[in-house]
Amino acid sequence: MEERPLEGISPPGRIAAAGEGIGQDELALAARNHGLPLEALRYEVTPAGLHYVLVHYDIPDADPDTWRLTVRGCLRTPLELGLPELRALPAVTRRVTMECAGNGRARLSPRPVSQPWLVEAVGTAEWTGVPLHVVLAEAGVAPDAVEAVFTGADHGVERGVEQDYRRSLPLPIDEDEDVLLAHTMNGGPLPPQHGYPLRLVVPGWYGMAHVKWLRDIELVDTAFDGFQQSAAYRYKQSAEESGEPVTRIAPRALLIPPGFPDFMSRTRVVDPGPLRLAGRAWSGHGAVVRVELSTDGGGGWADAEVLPRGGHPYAWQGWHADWTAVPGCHTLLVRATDSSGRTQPLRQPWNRGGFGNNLVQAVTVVCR
Ligand SMILES: Nc1nc2c(c(=O)[nH]1)N[C@H]1C(S)=C(S)[C@@H](COP(=O)(O)O)O[C@H]1N2
Ligand SMILES: [Mo]
Repeated sequence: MEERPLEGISPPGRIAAAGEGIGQDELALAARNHGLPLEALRYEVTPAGLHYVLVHYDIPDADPDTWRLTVRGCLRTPLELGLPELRALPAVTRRVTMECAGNGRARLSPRPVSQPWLVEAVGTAEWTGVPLHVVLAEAGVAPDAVEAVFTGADHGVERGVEQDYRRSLPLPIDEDEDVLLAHTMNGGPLPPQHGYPLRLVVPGWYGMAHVKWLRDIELVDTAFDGFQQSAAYRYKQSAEESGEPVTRIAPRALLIPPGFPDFMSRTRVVDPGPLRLAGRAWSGHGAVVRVELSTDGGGGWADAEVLPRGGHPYAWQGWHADWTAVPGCHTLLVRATDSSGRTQPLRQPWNRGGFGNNLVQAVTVVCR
């Protein structure tokens, strides 16, 4: 369906007042949309149930027997593919780190009122599916097509606009970008919350591009200006400006929490002595080439050892560093830099949607 106004029930975008706590509406989102428990950073491939989840509306009811992917618009041969046909096409598997563009939003001040992520909206899965370029080649993209628009089966209202979840990507989409129509996650069918039975996977891009419950691909000859493209997911300072689109993932490193946690504060407790600190780091702009660690709140920094990407160019990389803990309270900071020269800020620039935050992580550790 076309997007249309639905007024009266759907609050506008809002910035929290100075000192305003997380409200019931944000709590309701946070309870639906879970993050990666940070200790699960220990797994190179995130078990599906521990991968972060973000669902704007409801998880739709999907019947595998009647599911169809339609491919239409500016092309030679419109297609309609059922799941058996999609599964019969040659598939590839790619290990992909996915991160929500809103990760880190709750640490902004003032805070954009939305899903209040701290740092945990990330996960890495092995996605298996049909390369998008294979399906597009079969359909025969017309020369006047400029974008592909991907529509999910979920439906809702957001800031007064009733809509299907819909996002576009610019054409051409080359084979080497490894965009997938994924029907399998970590070797099994997609779990309902991750897009069963079919989702788009766009390696290197923030989560919003990876359209779940994918039911339609339309090739269009003018740039798509739907809600999720032109109203949401823009870097902007004010509600009025159009801003810049959110696309690829900025670099970030996270620490596997050392020792054991306090239940409420999540402060870590460790014993004195030598300790190996380890974690993961990733970027959608190239390989992570450097991870630095500060054990004194940013006074001094030392290089950690960063493991190479190996055969997985879209997945996070492991890193580790040795530290000798001495009694007292310590603030550990980690900072990633990628091959494009992008790095993580010590003070986060602000934007109205709270997108693309990659402020360095600070972990409080008490050595007893
Ligand atoms: N159809 C549809 N696709 C969607 C969404 C959605 O709400 N509906 N959320 C997007 C957002 S904002 C993110 S961060 C990722 C989350 O994917 P995951 O839940 O599998 O981690 O899915 C994206 N794809
Ligand atoms: Mo997201």
